[in-house]
Amino acid sequence: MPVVWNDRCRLHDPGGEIFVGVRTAGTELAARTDAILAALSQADAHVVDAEQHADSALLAVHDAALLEFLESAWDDWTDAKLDRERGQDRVVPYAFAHAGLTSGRPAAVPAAVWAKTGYFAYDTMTLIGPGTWDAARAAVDVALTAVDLVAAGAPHAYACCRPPGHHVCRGCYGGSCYLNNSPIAGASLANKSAGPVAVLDIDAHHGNGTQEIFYERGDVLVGSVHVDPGAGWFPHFLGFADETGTGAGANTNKNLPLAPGTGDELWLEAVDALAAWAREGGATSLVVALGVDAAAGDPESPLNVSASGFRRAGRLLGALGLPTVLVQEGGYDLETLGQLVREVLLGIEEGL
Ligand code: SP5
Ligand code: ZN
Repeated sequence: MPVVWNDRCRLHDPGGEIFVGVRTAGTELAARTDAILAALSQADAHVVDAEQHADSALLAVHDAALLEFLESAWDDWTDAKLDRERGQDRVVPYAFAHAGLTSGRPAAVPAAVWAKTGYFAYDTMTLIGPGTWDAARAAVDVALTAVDLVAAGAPHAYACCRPPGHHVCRGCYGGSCYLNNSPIAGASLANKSAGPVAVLDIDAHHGNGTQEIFYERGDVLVGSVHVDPGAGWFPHFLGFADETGTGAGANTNKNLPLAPGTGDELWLEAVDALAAWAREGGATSLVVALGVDAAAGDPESPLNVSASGFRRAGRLLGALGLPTVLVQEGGYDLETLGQLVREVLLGIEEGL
């Protein structure tokens, strides 16, 4: 299957993450996509360079204000001399526009960049550096080029996106993500297809941004299997089984949270349940939000899925027989990540 990539995705260097107030090295590195591409080229991947796409596809999913903030955040930060005079070499929030501050009324966007950060970011772990916007924007082009390939008749296409996206909402970003590639692909496919699009997320963390973007839409089915956020895992506030969609989107959202320590059998049952739900919902195309951080050795999640588990998950999703765009999300064990992605792609092709 075609592997879509763009070198600009390497330009993002978050410079670590701030967890419980402490800056640590972080695991969302350019070495991740290097490892994936190396593993796929050993399997004779056909690598396609991403084509540039217009901003209209981003605006289908994100608020213009978020895009404007992200595009200029680094320049605004350095113009305010926060790097030189405050010793902070990345854009990072300090005060947050918590909904309770305004009793649910909308807050105004503040003018100062050091306050804007806490309007648009919802955590301290998602730092912005000089190359962040270019890389995040390139990742969108990667996802949209994969959509083009599938729209032109390829049965499947893999978008090797970095940075990942599934934690980004319409108007706020976090979870090592800046622009939400999977729903951008999903919304684009929805414009081209007669029936509903399914976006199925097998990253170890709940795809909270994707859920919220489509929560009121009836033409996109969003399913996610992930470690139980109630057991202390990011994104903490979302990803519970009772979040099922609302309005026109009632019953078009499905969360399957799993206990820490869950391995192949229960995880694959959940993947199978998501696939069956998409089939019953009449999905005519599929986006797989492909994180491989549910793997046993991954440093960011306590799930215990094996390499053969990922192969079997690919077969279950491939057996849907739908035009499929796979979008890279998380996965942080540099030793195994490439092989795990390869297992999923092989499984998808076998499933047909
Ligand atoms: C796309 C994706 O997989 N995002 C996951 C973001 C979850 N990050 C949570 C980090 C919480 C603290 N990490 C402690 C460092 C352990 N190595
Ligand atoms: Zn994840």
